[in-house]
Amino acid sequence: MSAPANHVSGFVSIIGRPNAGKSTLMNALLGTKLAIVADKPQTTRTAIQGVLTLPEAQIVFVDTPGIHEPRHLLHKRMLERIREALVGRDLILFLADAAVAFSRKDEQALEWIRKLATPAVLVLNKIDLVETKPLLLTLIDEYRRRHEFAEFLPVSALTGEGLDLLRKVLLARLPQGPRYFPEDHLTDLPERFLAAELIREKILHLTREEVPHSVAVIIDRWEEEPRPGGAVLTRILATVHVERPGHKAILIGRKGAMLKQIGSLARREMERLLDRKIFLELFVKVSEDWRRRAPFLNELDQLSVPRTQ
Ligand SMILES: Nc1nc2c(ncn2[C@@H]2O[C@H](COP(=O)(O)OP(=O)(O)OP(=O)(O)O)[C@@H](O)[C@H]2O)c(=O)[nH]1
Ligand SMILES: [Mg+2]
Repeated sequence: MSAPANHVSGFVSIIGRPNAGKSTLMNALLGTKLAIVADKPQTTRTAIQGVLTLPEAQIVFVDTPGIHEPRHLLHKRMLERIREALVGRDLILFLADAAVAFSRKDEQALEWIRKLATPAVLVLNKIDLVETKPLLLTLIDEYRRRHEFAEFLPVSALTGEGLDLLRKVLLARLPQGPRYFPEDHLTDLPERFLAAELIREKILHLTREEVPHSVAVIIDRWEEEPRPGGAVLTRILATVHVERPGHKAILIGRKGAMLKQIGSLARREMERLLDRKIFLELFVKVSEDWRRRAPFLNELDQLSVPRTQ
């Protein structure tokens, strides 16, 4: 693929504790909302590849699940995705929430990069929430004492503050290399997976406590239907699996109102992301303890198997 001389390219993984803003940051850098975002921990459950193509560079980002203590098989698989995302990378962006004081959990999260030869940049996110500079400096000091970071960058993935500098750092630190993907390539994740994620995101936004964690979405049917004038209508049938009957009742809501709201919000966003008309039908099913069952998790994993080029 043609690219100018001095073109740089490389693989950059974004890791950090849950809710630090990893997915928000990747979306901001890509300029597109690709990864789902929510104010609940453990929103991202797998590796999300996002490719940024610039005239002078191509950066393959991988957004990962938050680093946490595993309590069941789903958690273990999430940690496995982080582990894989640390192999063969050019740079790691280690994200931390700058609005929260340094804790033992941050210390433990650092274990993930301690033995890596790959350079890591500490990105202190959410500086829009930090009131005074000394707080930020204290935090930087905590990290500096524990790991040899290549750079320390305060940013706000939400407001965009500091992102220009982050982009410059990325370009400066990546090696010369080719364009790996065509210019318009955004991700290798299948559309079905992206659609299922959007449904889950709307559920995360509309529910609380255990419900968001109890939800998995499987696409049962995906049919492309040609329409007059060359347009395409995609008919999607998806099942929302929950662990408990009580969760099912919450998701359906009074006279089905909740499920209807989830469906219409998800459909609108699918139409924007996939750029076509969507007809979406949702079902809710109780699949007890699916987070602990390998066959169910295998089926879920199938949904995110990368498309071949
Ligand atoms: N104020 C503020 N909020 C932010 C910023 N970046 C992210 N957030 C919010 O933080 C929450 C978590 O963001 P995510 O991007 O989902 O965080 P994550 O690290 O991907 O979380 P997991 O996937 O659960 O590990 C959301 O409510 C975001 O809107 C920021 O720079 N400032
Ligand atoms: Mg995330």
